[in-house]
Amino acid sequence: MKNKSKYTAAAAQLGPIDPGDTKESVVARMLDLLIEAKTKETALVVFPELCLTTFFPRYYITDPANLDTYYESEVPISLMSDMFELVRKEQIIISFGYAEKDNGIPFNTSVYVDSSGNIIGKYRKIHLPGHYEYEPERPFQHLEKRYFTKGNLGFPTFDTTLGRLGMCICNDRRWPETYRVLALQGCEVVTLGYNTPKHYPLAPEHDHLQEFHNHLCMQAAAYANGMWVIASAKAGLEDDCELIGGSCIISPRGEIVAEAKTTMDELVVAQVDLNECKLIRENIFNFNLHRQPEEYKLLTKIKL
Ligand code: CDV
Repeated sequence: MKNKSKYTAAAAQLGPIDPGDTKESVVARMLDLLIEAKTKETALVVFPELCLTTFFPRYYITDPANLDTYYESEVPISLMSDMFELVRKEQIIISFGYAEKDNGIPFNTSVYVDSSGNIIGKYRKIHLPGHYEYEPERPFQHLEKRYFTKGNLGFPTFDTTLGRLGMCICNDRRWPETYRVLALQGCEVVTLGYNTPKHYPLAPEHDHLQEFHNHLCMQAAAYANGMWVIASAKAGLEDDCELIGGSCIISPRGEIVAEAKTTMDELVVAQVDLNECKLIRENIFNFNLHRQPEEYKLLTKIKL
């Protein structure tokens, strides 16, 4: 199939998913967004982090059988067969996040499914925020450190018909190293999903800045690495926990070119032009000409 350097891309934001919602009902909502994406001739559609269920790390779950219901041992192809069929028929690439259990090891994972219906890329979240143990003083938990293992796939990139793509997941987006490692491999488009509570119990004085910080880190990274960033939120009031929206598409100039207007299911669409990456990478951030890695050794020192 022909490679495209200009195409329509979308962040497929999801509104809240209640703990009682079935995976089937969520996939039906995702399919609706994909059908809308098709009518807009969208080639790349990005769904949020852990998008098949409610954001379960907010709960301290002690019953292993109950906890297990949130994980998939493999990509849930039969559950998502209508979506995969559409992806095949319409030559779309999608990414989505889910809780994976690989031989008993739990990961917070995202995949790409391409127009052949194959899984062409996988990433497992590296920066896992939160805590291991129940903390009663919090209004809700953030037990990602308890429920997931640090990703073991590094930050891979994937050559596709839509350019060289790379993934990260939620908290990864706040770390400049994430994007730089992807950019050094020639990544042109970073796709990511997130679940970000408006209230951060450890520093509530930052709550009013949550939306700002969300865009700040991604815009800075898009510009400093000459990459497109497509970011998709799970948003809205999820079981009394308010999640920010702000799903967006950011150009390599660091500009937000499309942004969600709601905190509900919403398709955020923009034209992506991969040639814009070059404008930055061949000029102000020409890595070969201007980067000075010998001065950055501290960055990879394990202990300071
Ligand atoms: N899902 C996440 O990784 N959420 C974090 C919150 C806990 C700060 C985030 O960075 O948005």
